Amino acid sequence: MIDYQQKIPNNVNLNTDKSLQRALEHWQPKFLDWWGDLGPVASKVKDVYLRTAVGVDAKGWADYGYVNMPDYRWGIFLADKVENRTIGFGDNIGKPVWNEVPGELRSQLRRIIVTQGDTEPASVEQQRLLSATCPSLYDLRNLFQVNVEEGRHLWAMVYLLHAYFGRDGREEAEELLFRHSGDYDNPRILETFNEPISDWLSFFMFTYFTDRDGKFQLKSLAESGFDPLSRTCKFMLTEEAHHMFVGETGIARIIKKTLETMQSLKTDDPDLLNKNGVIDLPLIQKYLNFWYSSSLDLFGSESSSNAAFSFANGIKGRPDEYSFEDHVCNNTTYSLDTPDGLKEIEYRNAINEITRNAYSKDCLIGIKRWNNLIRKSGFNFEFTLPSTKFRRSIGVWQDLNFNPSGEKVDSSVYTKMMSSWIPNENDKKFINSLMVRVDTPGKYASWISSPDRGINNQTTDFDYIRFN
Ligand code: BYC
Ligand code: FE
Ligand code: FE
Repeated sequence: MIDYQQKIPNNVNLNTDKSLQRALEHWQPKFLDWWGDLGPVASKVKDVYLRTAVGVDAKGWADYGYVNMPDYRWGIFLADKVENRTIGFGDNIGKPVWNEVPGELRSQLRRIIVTQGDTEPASVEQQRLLSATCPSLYDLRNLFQVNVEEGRHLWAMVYLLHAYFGRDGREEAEELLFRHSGDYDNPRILETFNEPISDWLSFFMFTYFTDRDGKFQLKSLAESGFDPLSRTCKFMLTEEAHHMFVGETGIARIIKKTLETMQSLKTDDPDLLNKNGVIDLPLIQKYLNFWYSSSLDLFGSESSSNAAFSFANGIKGRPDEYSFEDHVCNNTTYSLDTPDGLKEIEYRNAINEITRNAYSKDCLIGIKRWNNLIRKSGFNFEFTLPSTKFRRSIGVWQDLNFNPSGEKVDSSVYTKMMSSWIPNENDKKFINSLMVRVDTPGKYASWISSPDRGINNQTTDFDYIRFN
């Protein structure tokens, strides 16, 4: 059980390392200031029904209860140490894992931890204003749950920086609060985390598609030979599942409401549906196109010497490394699809692409479920993932004019058609017009149905939030 009476709740024996404890206690008020300035707007919120980590074992690691948001306690929790763990891939396979950072891997490890850490507060900043337009108390509660956990994920990376990277680690920890999503001079590192999330459809797409990048990156980092990184990512993964649940069910509930309206009005005419306060299916597809294509860039270039270095040295593996036969992958090649045709590249250089492919496959699960809802209601529409060549800004397909079906088109066609592939100004205006705050227990906005069940077996009209 984790002791919440400590200033920084933790399971890393922080009290046995006074200088580390002091350094983190020095960072803590800066974090709280950042949360106050750029965390969720929750002015009249008194209590939120939240899940809090009380242990790190798979069974019963969390406790539910009302938390007064300003009193929320962020802590440092690592999954239990696996005794005699060895490195599972690359040139160092079979050697004992490291409990300190090997000097020659220091800068690459720090770079990866900083990049991971940067995304966590970025997402909180992106979602900052959504509380003003929550479609229900249930959804508002989920937003806060996601936000406090992303805040904790930042703590997880800051702990690693402080504990293992000395002075430059502490400086990087400061920088994590200094860069801001969408800031012209000091933006977040990865582009998706600078995109505004000003409506709840985008929020659900983000938690479905972008938090899922988190799942795959964390899985790859959970394989790391740097044991503290592996252990912290393992625990973060348990929290990540809920974020993607919020996305998948959020989109499903929007689709459900649209289908009900399509049935009662006996139409699939977008204008009519929009007039009746629901989002037509093709418009949902446009938001999907936007967030999926943006999230694909988060895996980096298809052919990457950074990725090869990390794999060779045991820093970062592939998601679910156990599921592969060959864990060394030396002297093997990968057939990479490029604009100039198939190219054989060194397998280790293709790790980003292999991870991206696993991600894309995982994205299909929700698409299938959503399409089942449509099929059952008797309408003829199918959601699809756009081609991985569509709208890419990183890697071999970057800045080329591919349509969502993966066909090359003229640049004039590309520019003209883009407003029919991703949300245009009118679409955003319409979606934003739907974003009206609903904060009565059991009531849901016009464009989304109530969930099938509540959080922690509570009812869907439970008062998940109490106001002053
Ligand atoms: N935007 O060799 P390359 C999450 C940069 S999400 C801008 O192709 P590499 C979460 C790259 O940094 C998970 N720049 O790629 C979700 C490099 O720059 P430098 C986040 C980009 O290094 C929701 C250059 O391009 N975790 O947790 O193999 C809510 C060439 O790089 C982008 C991680 O990402 C981009 N999209 O792989 C909350 C894990 N892509 O260094 C949280 C840690 C690439 O040459 N990060 N670049 O200046 C990594 O493992 C790697 O940095 C990446 C890139 C996989 C991101
Ligand atoms: Fe996270
Ligand atoms: Fe997340």
